[in-house]
Amino acid sequence: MKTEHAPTIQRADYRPLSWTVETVDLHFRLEPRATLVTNRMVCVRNPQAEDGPIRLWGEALERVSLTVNGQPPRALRENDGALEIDAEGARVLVEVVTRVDPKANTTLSGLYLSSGGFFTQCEAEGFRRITCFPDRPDVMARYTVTLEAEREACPVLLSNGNLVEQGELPEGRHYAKWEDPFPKPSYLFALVAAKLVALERTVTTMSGREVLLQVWVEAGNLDRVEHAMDSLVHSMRWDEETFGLELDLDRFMIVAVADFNMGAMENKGLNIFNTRFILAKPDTATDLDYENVESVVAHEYFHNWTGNRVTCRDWFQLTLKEGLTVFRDQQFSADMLARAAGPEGAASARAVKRIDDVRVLRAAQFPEDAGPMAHPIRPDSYQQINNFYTATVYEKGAEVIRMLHTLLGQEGFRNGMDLYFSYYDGQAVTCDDFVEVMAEANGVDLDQFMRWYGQAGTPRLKATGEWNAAAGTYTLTLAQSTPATPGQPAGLPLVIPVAVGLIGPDGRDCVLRLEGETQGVATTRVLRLTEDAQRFRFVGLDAEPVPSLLRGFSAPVILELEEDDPRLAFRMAYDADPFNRWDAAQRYAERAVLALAAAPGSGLPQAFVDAFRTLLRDEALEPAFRAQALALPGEAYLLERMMPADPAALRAALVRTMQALGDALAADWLSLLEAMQVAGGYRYHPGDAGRRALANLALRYLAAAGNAEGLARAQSRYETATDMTVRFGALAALAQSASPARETALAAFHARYRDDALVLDKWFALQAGAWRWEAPAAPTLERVRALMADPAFSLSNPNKVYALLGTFFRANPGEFHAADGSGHAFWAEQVIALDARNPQVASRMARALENWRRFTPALQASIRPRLEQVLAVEHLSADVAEVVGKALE
Ligand code: B3K
Ligand code: ZN
Repeated sequence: MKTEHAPTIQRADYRPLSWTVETVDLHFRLEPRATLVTNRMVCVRNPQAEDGPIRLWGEALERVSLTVNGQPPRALRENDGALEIDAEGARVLVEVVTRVDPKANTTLSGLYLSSGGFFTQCEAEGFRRITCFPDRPDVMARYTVTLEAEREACPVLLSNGNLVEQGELPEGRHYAKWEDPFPKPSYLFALVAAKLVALERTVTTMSGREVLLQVWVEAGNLDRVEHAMDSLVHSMRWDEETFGLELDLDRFMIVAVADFNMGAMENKGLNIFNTRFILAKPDTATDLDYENVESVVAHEYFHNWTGNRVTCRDWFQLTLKEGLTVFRDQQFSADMLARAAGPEGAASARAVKRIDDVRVLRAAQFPEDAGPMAHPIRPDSYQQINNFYTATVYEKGAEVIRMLHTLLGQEGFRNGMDLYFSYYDGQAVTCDDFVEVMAEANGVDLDQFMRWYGQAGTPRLKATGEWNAAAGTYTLTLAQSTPATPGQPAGLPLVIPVAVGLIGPDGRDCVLRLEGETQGVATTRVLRLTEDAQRFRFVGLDAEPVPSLLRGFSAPVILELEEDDPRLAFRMAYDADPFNRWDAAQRYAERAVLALAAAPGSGLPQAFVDAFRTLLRDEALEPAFRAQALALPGEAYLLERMMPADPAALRAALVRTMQALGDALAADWLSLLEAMQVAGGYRYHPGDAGRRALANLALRYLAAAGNAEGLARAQSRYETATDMTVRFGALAALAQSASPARETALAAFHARYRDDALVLDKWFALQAGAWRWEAPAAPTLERVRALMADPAFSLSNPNKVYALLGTFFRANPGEFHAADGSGHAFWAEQVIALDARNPQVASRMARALENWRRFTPALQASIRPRLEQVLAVEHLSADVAEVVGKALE
């Protein structure tokens, strides 16, 4: 077995560079097969660093020439993957000319082509694929960029900052010159040269400056950008109102591109987006798409301050910008939802958003934290940095920021943010710097809190309660432990904010008074757990309360609290905290499904069905909330809760649960379909979206149960739908059923949208994620293989790969882990094929098997040789090698 394909980089090895860069003057002569890049940079000695050579990184480049102050360099060496140049004095002009081949660049990192246009992606280390450069985030320089291209093919020439000059050139070519007034790290550099059109808007910022906003897309998509533009304007306003942060440029551009490895990129003043997170119109985008566009536009916009103005010193600090920015976009979305819901529905609307975020955390981050890739939100080492844009760095990172927000309060948090910008604007800093300003601004000690940055693994929070009837006291004992993870021993105690409520027998929250206090304070209070175990005694109670712990999911931990079925049903009906009410339903459902998986002959407990029905019928609850509470826990999360994980048994249990709930509550689901009708044409509004979500869920249960009336309704909704949410909801219900109407509907959908790449992604994903509802049905893998031959499918387009292969590997464990090992063989075949083109995409697919040791022995025996097969591939990328190597360690 091969060992390391790439050296491991250690956080502790960080050293400032001896030379940094002050200004960069780039000239691009853009040609698809041979783009000439001339880079003139003023390099300066770094007074904070030891003496040494200028160091430049380059990758997949043809170096045409290199001079220092116009002369060939005195000494030029290659060392550790970098060029080293000995230079004298304090400041030199280095000129490097390189040639790159955008057309051959299938990695989509660096400069590449998409639909005939030129695009770049530089984070984390793509800039070195364009020119030789000290390509690290702690090198912040001022950029001037001149683009030169054929006018016909690339009428639009964009780069960061302000347009300062443009004009014609001989032979049908033209040029544009851009200047970015703000120093920035190379990962934020971007250029676009393509045939595009823009939706434009001018807005006035809080200080009264007029700024130009543009969203650039291909001409045929101009009718789908309004929502992205609105989202941008809302984000700008929100950041002004919430954090006093204003757009700092005269022009802010967003460009959509169809071939993109991830969601979007926050390049200074020139965000580049996957089309998936920009384009939306009622006929092609669902409510969820609208929601995602809004949140990704906001996320990238918020990076302008948290990420761009203040950036990361090194890539280990990634969560400094990502955790903070995810937290900011989560808050933004919650505020937008609450505003649309009005004062009455605001709390429920916020809870719905929180539930969405926690679902993602539990489904993606918890398994990561329990597997071979487990790492703290600030990792200590990596082989390939692109593998660390993870749920841990992003989502758990956001939870850590949220805990600071909870502990310090909105105002304290804001004060910390203000201080952060006052100290570090224009600099590249560390997570310690951030936490220290939060401490300083609030006069608190956050040393112990800092452990969240260094310890991997999901902490367990064990809670026990003791009722003393004679004294009227309830004693809550909270204990914490963090499991050992690869390379780390069990963790030390963390600072865990635990939001607590106590529910009285009448279902009402008690006013909380802790021992030693003269009067009760509130019905929800945040306890601080800082020791291994602590006791909190509540006094003045009339009757034994039911504890509601970790309200609002106040910390990213696994709560272990013994609750019997009646107690879960009680909290499902009465918990005043909507998040916990949902969580009680999830816990109850988890218990029911896992019991069914363990004892396939059994049935769903009637008490569970009754509790479920009570929620379903509770019209006081917002539809969006009910849709959340009535949806079963995600399959990935349930697998994580099963030991050993047995995907086939779990799938069988889920099928039976869906069928049983569909059957037992058929009349209720059918009447919900009526009640949840939305009148009028489509508008993206959370209230309407909630009604559509609940109706679509009802259809899912009915279709799963093979309910004839439900299936007929799905078919008629499909046929009469005037928006994608309803149409796709009906299609999904039919596709997830044994109904013969399923194939007709899938074919009709394909015929209608055959030329629409983004809609076809939904069509691919739906089929890749399909369960088997009748005994002799063909395995989903056969369908996936057939779909790979569809003309619309392409291994070169990440969206297609994620839709078809990603859905099958990650969202369809019941089929992927077929007992005959066919899915595992297919996985190896595809990971190897993808790795030769695009290691980042391949690595994401590779991660689908990393938690293989949790599976049954038979599955482990099927998976191991496939992992070994991939690791044995010659020239395997460092990306995939790291993932598979760690899985096998
Ligand atoms: N910062 C980018 C992610 C870059 C991923 C590089 N492999 C998008 C974001 O988080 O906003
Ligand atoms: Zn980000």
